[in-house]
Amino acid sequence: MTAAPPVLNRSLKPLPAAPVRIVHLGLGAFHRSHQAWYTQHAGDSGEWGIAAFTGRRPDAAEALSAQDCLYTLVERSGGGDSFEVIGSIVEAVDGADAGRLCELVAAKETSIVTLTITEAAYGLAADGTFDGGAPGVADDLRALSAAASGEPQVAGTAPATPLGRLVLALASRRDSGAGPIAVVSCDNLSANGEVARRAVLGLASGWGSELVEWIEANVSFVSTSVDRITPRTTDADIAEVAGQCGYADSSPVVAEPFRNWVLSGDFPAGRPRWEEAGAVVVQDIEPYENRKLWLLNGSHSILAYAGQLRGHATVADALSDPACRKAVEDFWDEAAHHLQAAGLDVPGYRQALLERFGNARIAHRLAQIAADGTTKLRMRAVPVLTAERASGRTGSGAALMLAAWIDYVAATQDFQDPLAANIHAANALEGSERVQALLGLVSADIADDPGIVSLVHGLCGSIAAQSVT
Ligand code: CS2
Repeated sequence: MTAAPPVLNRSLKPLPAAPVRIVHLGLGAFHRSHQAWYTQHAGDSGEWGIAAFTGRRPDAAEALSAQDCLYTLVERSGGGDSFEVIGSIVEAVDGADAGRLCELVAAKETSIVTLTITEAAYGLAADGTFDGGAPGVADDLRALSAAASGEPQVAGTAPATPLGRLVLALASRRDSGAGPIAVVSCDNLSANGEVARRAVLGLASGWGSELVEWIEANVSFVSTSVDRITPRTTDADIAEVAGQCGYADSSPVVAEPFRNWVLSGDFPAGRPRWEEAGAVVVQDIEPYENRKLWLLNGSHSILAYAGQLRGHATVADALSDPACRKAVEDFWDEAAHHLQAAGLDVPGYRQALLERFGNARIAHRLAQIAADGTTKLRMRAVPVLTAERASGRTGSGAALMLAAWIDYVAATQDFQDPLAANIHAANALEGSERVQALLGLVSADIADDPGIVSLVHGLCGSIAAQSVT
């Protein structure tokens, strides 16, 4: 009988634990393959430790803490895997622990709060504005108002959304006098810094105008475009790490070799030298954001909906289906009309995407990408559709992404979406009324345009019907 391998920890892999200067909300695989990797590889990594709070999976904190917050990054290329232990996260905390969050954000040493809380967590209405009535937000506004008036916090009445908790913590920072701080959104939203600012200020209004003013004067909202394909970890990945590395790691993370991080904005209390790890700091982030959100994430959504309707399970499978591949290329042609800024190299970017998506060793599941369609499509399909129509073209490539989603939510009962109840209600309608109601959950503007409703309606059913060649 062979002895069980030792558990990964800092005595086994003696990586120093840097002091906490970054607080992260949304401890998931993507944070661990991306921002934590960049922080580990920054020029001054020894000065920057991350305290990461869980989002949707509170058990992730316990699992990571049990191994001193170390984990293995499995870099999976078409040719094989390589392994690296990441140690930049030094504390992993249950997201519900608002006390610890307040303490850390109020500390002078903390300079940055990064966010990977998912697109849907910013509580955006279909017109992109902050929605005080969004799920969880109204409760948090009440909880923040109670906290501001010094009412004792009763269990179940504390803010429960990540941004509600962040507002509570920013109030602690104001009280501690620790000074300005940067909030860095790493979610796939256009103008994510501005969106985070709007959402945080909207929630802070629950607390009161003094906090709103303090945030306006002291919090810098940085925009970023983030990229690294990171499928969900499987049991086979865990077993592979044990076999190849000789230690037990309950929480490895698998990612493609490619990574990219573009940032724009101020860091009033400093930041790691991420550029030494390859991050790029720019004045105008919009062209980079659009390139990534439309070409990568947009085609991901086409593959997620069209691909599953056509019986595929992963990105690589779907891309090898000529009907899906054509849908992707048609959409890319449309998006390219609106990606004209110098240096974007759209042909090279497209070619690289075909190679990245075609990496069949990365089993990136379409069901994972299909989640939260209403929010994602607002960023991925709508801007290209409206820009194409404003240029006198139909925008049928972008419209097909919407039609595939509409078909998908009819064919699948257990999709995940913050507006799932509204989707089910709309699904009960018929014909173009149904199409219009569903489009309205993505964007009021497109639902109000009869030409778009009829275009999308006409495309419904088309992708699944194409013969498999
Ligand atoms: C994907 C992204 O799940 C999704 O919606 O499109 O997570 C995508 O894999 C990343 O943005 C890649 O950087």
